[in-house]
Amino acid sequence: MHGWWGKVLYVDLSGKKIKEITLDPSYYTDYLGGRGLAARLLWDLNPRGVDPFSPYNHLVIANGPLSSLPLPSSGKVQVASKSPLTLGYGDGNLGSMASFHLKRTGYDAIVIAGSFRKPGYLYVENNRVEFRDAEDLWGLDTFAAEDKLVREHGRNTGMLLIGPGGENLVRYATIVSQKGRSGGRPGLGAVMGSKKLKAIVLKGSLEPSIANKEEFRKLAEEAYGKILKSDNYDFWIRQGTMSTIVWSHQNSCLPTMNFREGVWDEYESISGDLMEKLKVSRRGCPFCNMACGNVILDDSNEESELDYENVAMLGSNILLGDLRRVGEINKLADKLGVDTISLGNSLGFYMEASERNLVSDKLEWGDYREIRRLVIDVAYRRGLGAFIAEGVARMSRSLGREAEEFAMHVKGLEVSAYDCHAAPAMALAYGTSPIGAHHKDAWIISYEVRTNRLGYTRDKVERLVFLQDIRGGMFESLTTCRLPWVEVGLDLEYYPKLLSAATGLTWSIDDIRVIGNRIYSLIRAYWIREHGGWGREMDYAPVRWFKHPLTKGPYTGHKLDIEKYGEMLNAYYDLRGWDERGVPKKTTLEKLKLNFVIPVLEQIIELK
Ligand code: PTT
Ligand code: SF4
Repeated sequence: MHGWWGKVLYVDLSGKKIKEITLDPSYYTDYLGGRGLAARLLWDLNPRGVDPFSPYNHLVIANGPLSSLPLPSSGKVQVASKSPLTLGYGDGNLGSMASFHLKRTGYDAIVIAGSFRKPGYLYVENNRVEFRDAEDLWGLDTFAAEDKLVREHGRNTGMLLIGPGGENLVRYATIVSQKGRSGGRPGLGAVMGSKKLKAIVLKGSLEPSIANKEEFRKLAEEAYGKILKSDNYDFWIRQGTMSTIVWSHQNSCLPTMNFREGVWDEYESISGDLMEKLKVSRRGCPFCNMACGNVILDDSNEESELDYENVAMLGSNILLGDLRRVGEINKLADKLGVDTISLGNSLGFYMEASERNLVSDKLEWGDYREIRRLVIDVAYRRGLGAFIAEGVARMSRSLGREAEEFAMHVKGLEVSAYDCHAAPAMALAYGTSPIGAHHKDAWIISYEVRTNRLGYTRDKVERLVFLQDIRGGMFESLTTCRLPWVEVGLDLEYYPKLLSAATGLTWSIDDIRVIGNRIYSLIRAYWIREHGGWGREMDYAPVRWFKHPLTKGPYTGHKLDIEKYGEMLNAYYDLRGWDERGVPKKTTLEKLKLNFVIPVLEQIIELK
């Protein structure tokens, strides 16, 4: 096969055994790789209802057919598992040399089962696997552990690591790489921690096979050139995702005070313009010519790499109005290996609970010293930190009904940094994202802002499904960075063409959309299997946006209309071929070649 190796490495940490699994070619042509392949492998391999922290839960590290081939921004790798935060399907995406080296080991994915008895790490060099001791690494933060592993294995490697957050099973612990790349928001770092797996070190030297090398080279070169010539290129290079702070404030979607408001008077104190003045360097992922990792010196004069989500969630959402201080908390999150979005939400939620006197340990909005101390306590699960390490859904359930009204999550995953009081389709994007409230599958708010902001229209739902198929289906499965398309307007057609040149098969955007649709229905089936049923209430945006109107900014007085949201949800189900409960119809499963899920679902729920 060209484009794929056709095999995955299966590692059992308990027995310290490995095996190579050769997959049927349909696993690649039907699911591509990355998220698609991971979702299929988790369906096949995970026992139904498995505890995410049990050795029987699998962790999948997967590339796609275009990952880390010489084309724009291709150095991305997918991590996936059953989530300890949501108890459903969870995944994330990292830009890292780990993608580059995995691609050159001769495997499309590594599947990890079991758990070490004592802390260990994996060293994979081509098809040679070593189970190494990590007792001297356990307890170190991700930066220090990476330095140590670089001393041991050299710079020409790719690494995925966890920090104290993962070791101590913080439910939103992530997997970190290269001191500032972080992925797996739904607690994938904690899955590694439960396996006592501190790190995966990869070194590959095999040459991936490209079917039509000349055509591939020509297309990739052209695409690199188009990116450089884009009108937005210079501004993107200057600000990257950080320009979104001003945009969000202007468009009333900047999360402020636990998503109470969408504007913040002090937004300039965390803006992209200010970041430009403080910027000391820029970092990027492999094969990227539009590198967007903007680095500033934080409050401790150390480097911190900023992105919009990090800064909004640890800035306006908790009223911390100082970019160097926000940078400090962001860097701590990377070192400790916890997700900034869930952390910012969990802190914001707790601050609001404190303001409403629902908790006895007080935490004031924007109290930098307390926040800094508490973030470390979260990672070590000390004192109040242990409570906040559980995430918003669990905290709110334990505090009762009033707290559930300002708990900003969907399916247990905390909301990314876009307020949706006045953005119905973005709210639906959170409601229907396959991992919980993440923006990665559909950033439809930019379309809403440009078109019919407040409308609950079918055209928005059609656009949402298109975005999910492309962003959540294609980019997460190819697996490459979506930002060349999203931010500098690289023509989408390059991707099927590059995929065709790499694999020697013929692909169109429509073919890829079918795969996106298949992945969505498979992941939905996985959720139903793990939850033992389904109801449409699982696909609703957080209560706050339906109940508490905005009190500031251009959309003062606005909140979501629950009935109209329900109508959009019906349209969404209709487009996906799911019934009114959000369960894929039998005919849909058959059409998408997902027949193997039917007997399993039929034991749980009646299929229509
Ligand atoms: C992603 C989510 C995001 S999305 C951000 S900032 W963003 C936060 N980053 C975190 C961080 O940093 N440290 C930390 N401790 N926690 C963090 N949590 C948040 O995680 C990221 C970029 C960005 S920056 C975005 S939009 C794009 N995301 C892509 C994606 O999801 N898929 C894809 N095919 N391409 C993408 N390109 C862009 O990549 P999750 P990264 Mg990330 C420090 O991981 O779980 O998917 O959540 O991967 O290498 O850091 O690149 O304004
Ligand atoms: Fe990485 Fe940014 Fe380049 Fe995407 S655009 S590959 S996130 S550096």
